[in-house]
This record gives sequence, C-alpha cells and structure tokens, in this order.
Amino acid sequence: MFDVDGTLADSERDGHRVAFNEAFADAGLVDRWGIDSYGKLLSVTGGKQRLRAHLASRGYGEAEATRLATELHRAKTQRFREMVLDGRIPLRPGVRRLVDELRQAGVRMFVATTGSRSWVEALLDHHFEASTFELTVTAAEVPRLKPHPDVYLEVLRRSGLPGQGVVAIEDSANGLLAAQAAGLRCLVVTNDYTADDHLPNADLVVDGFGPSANQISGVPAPLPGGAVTVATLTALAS
Ligand code: XBP
Ligand code: MG
Repeated sequence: MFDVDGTLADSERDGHRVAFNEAFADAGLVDRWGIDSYGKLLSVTGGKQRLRAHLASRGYGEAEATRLATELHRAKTQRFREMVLDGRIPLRPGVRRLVDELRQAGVRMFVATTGSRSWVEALLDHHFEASTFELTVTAAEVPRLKPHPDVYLEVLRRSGLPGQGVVAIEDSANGLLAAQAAGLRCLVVTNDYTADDHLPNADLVVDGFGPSANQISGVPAPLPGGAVTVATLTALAS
C-alpha cells in the first residue's frame, strides 16, 4: 500500500506549499509558508488541519480559524489540482520503475493517503494506467487522519485483505505510526523533509527508491543495485 505525499510523489515543497501560499495571497492574507517553516508544519497531517493550526497560532479564535481554514483549503485544493493536471507534480525518482515491476509481478497495489480525493485521483490518473491501484482511500472517507491507522484499516476492510503480508510504503513518522497501528509492515523511504524524523521500529528505512539508495535502519533486506525492488518488498512481507 502506497502513501502519496512525499512517497509516490514529490509533492510538498514545490507543490502543496506553493498552492497554500497562492491561497493566502488570493484571500488577501500576508501569510506565506517558507521552505523550512513548511517542514515543521508537516507534523500536522491534513491541509485543512494544518491551516487551522497555523491560524490558531496566529491568534485567530477557534470558530474563525475553522471557517477561514475551510475556505483557504478549498482554494488551495483547486490550485493544487491545476498543478497536477498541468503535470507540475512529479513522481519521486524510482517510483515509476518500482510500480511497473510490481505490476509485472502481479502484486496488488493500493493507495492510503490523508490527501484530498479531488487532487489524489487527478495525480494517479496523470501518472499511472487506470488499473494500477485496486483502490484508493483518502482523507474524506475516514474519521481520523494519520498517524491514526484509519486509512490503512479502511483499505484492508474494503479489499478483504488480512493485514499480514501487506507492506505499507511511507515517507514520514506520521505515516509509519499509522501503518504500524494498522498492523502492517512498513518501508519508510525518507525525503528532505523527513530525513530527521524519528522512525522507531520501522521494518526498513532507506533514503530513496534507488538507484544508489542507502539503508538507514531496519532488518537486512535486499536492495539490488541500491534499489527498492519486488525482492525488497517480498522480504519485508514474509
Ligand atoms: C499528507 C498530508 C496532506 C498534504 C496536503 O500526509 O498531510 O495534508 O500535505 O494535502 P501523508 P491536502 O503523506 O501522510 O498522507 O491539502 O489535500 O490535505
Ligand atoms: Mg507522506
């Protein structure tokens, strides 16, 4: 099962962050999220929740922060969807190869994300053939976002899969916690924003999908040519 933001797609720094800033500007607000400060804000999952936390820290009352966050998030989602449709949100290096290998090997693939369906579907449609992922669960379909396990549990429920033998592929501490709480094995592929995340007991942590990825921690697992492959995931699943 794949996470999307920071895992399948390199979407945060030059994608979501930019769209949030455009939404601030469109609303006539002076707020802007810089590259470093956005990294800290990522500890709050969910764009609307991130906006609400930011507005609360700026002194907005609860009701006003919620109202404004909802309005800004609607505008941000529209902006980000346009970026996706324009092809401005790339996959992470090595993702295309890995997904193609998994398809050829007949491995079932799913998506579990706290992102919003309107852009998630557009992004998957833009980069992958229609039947690549059997089903996609997004923020709208569950009561709680990561680090709660709800999106993962919902994929298990709808697919009928037992958790055993399923590997979650994540990029962050919040994603790892969600996968572990759902009882899944978890491969964490870190990126610039998550390289310093605390990742306790992850089954395997690597710094990229390859080639020339390095193992950071976890169980001994094959990384042929420094790449995450079907063999890597098979070893984690068993
Ligand atoms: C991703 C998120 C999302 C995105 C923004 O977390 O938390 O909020 O940052 O997307 P994960 P939305 O990778 O753990 O799923 O604005 O659509 O929420
Ligand atoms: Mg992620």
